[in-house]
Amino acid sequence: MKSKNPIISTRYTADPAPMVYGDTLYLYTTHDEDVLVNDFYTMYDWSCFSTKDMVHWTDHGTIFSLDDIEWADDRAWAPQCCERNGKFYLYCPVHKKDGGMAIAVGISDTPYGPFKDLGHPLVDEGDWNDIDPTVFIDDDGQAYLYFGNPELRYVLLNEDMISYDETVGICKIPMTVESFGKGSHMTGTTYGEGPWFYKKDDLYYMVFAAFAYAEEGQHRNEHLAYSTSPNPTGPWTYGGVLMEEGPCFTNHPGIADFKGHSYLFYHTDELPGGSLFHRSVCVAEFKYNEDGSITTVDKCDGVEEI
Ligand code: FUB
Repeated sequence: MKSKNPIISTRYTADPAPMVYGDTLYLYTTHDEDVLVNDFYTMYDWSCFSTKDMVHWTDHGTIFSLDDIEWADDRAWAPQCCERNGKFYLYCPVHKKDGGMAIAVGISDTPYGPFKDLGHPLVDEGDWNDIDPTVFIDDDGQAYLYFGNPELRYVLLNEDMISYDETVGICKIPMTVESFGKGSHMTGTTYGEGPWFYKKDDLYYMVFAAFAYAEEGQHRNEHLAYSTSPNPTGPWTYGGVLMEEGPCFTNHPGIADFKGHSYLFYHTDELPGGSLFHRSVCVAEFKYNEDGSITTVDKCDGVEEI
């Protein structure tokens, strides 16, 4: 049996973030409301879905929302969840009541919530860069939280996962063409947003939403690209295009190995009524090349049951 993309057809979902826990793959997503406010992203809550075979999905509904975060008022954007010592941490970009974006943390005893807000932002630089957190715990126990648009930044999370090493502070990755390719985003590289950080076979990967190089006045939609590094904090080397630019303005990567298969989650606008503000989450299977590089992955109709 084969799954059918988009994975979720009952509501608009975007910004997929998979997490494998036990024999189950949990998929966290944002939620594009049907009715737009001010003709812009209208997003108030986060959803969770799970599967054991990549074909049959359980909808766990809304597992965290702006209503749960007293200090936030808008933009429930791209999250990622991570387990540590039996607790689950959902890192979420939100718009603060007093302006600007910041990263919130929801905490739960189960992967499907409900999540309870930490009570204050984890990362709050008072600007618009603090979006799209991605979290990874390395083999030595150090947890990293990368984030950012247009700049890629990171903090070293403490063991508690709800604070970071303030002596190191917020570190800025040099936004160079060698690291992220020549592109048309604000740093002059392709790096746009939506980083996804992980390690495979001792190589660190940074997958991200990217803007290709554009001539003056030329419009580009996001494609997916990746960089690699022998170290968790770089230097990063640009690896190439992971998924070609599509008709939807944004795309957003989420990568997981599950039961011996490698999956790239992404989003498109292909559900009926779809648009740049009405997106839908999809998945494709891919394989790594022997040297760790990844050949461009095609958007597809679905994946095989496992
Ligand atoms: O979905 C809202 C924002 O658009 C996300 O945070 C970005 O990654 C882009 O998908």
